Amino acid sequence: MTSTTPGPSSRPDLRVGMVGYAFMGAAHSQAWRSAPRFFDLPMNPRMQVLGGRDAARVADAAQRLGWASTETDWRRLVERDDVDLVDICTPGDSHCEIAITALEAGKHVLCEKPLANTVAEAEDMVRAAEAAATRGVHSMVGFTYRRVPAIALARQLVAEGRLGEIRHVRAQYLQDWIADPQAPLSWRLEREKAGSGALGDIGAHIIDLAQHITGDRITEVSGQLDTFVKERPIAADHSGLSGTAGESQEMGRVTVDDAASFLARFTGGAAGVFEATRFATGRKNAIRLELNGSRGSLAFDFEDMNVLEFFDAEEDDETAGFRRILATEPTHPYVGAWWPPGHGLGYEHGFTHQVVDLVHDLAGGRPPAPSFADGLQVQRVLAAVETSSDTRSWQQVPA
Ligand code: SOE
Repeated sequence: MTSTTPGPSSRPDLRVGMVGYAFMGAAHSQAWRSAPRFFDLPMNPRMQVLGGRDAARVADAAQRLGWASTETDWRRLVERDDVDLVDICTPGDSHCEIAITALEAGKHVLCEKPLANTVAEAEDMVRAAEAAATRGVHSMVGFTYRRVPAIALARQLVAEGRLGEIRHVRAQYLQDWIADPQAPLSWRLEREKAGSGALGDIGAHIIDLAQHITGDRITEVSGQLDTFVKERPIAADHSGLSGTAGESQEMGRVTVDDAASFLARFTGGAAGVFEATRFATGRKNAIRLELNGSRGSLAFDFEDMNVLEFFDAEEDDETAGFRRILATEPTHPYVGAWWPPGHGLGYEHGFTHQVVDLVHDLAGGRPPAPSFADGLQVQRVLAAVETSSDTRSWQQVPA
């Protein structure tokens, strides 16, 4: 059998430098590693260099995660001639500076969400991204959940008109990892580092998903932010999701929201209800989406992430009902590259699919999605929710 696909050796390399190696760094590392092993990619990702401030820890992480070398200064990583793409997995306070420096140095950028800590930073990043794109240098923000097969299928069904006119969007992101008041003050609870709390960390995901699936934009919001636990033990280890307080008795102030909820209106006329919290005891990573349209409904819960529920309102009343679509068939988005039908995928696969799409777009010279402009738009929704909560009023989201 002859093949028109060039073999791995004739494909160009895509040499990646990644900054940050905690939870997101580990997730991105596995994606760079596994994407070319399961998907036929037009470029060969090379895990060239890992950046982190602590020499011993970054060396250990590089060895564990599969990176060929290390740098302790991200500026040196960005400047290296053997780096084509910079993958930013640091807290939000450094996204803007690293991304703009990399784009100006002619490096493609993949940046973790939320794009930045403020709208102003996100605007600067979009300007840099648009200037770089004229030179063939591209950027993407990591709203990874778009690439979960059941979610990609949901978007496909909506685009095909299977739901008709969308009337309701219900979106929740429920976690409980800081419900214990003794859970330490990790960087995700500090405004200077994270920008906001549940709102930006997980609310950003459901804002992106709701807009991505419906194809509509949020135009207006009315929000409420709450901080239930105002002081926490200072974390000895800051790097992981929850960190450890160790022996520390010292307390620090929580400067972000613990929970965010808001009403929203969409360009297409749908009414939205959003909730993002880290205090939903018993809910670990429950991204719950439900869309109701004139022709049917869809429902998804990440805690059962291989399933998409679909209700077709045009079926006979006698037999109509929500049915569970197992999004594990080779015909479903991304699934064909993995296991035999029904064997299911996990959290990490969304990151792999993100790399796959990014590499295809870069090889084809196409701008990847979600773009920095998409990230900015989400940032504007986050800012509008904060202002709305502060002023107790509805707020417009600038287009
Ligand atoms: C923590 O809430 C977190 O790790 C988020 O930062 C990620 O974006 C999400 O995928 C899982 O939860």
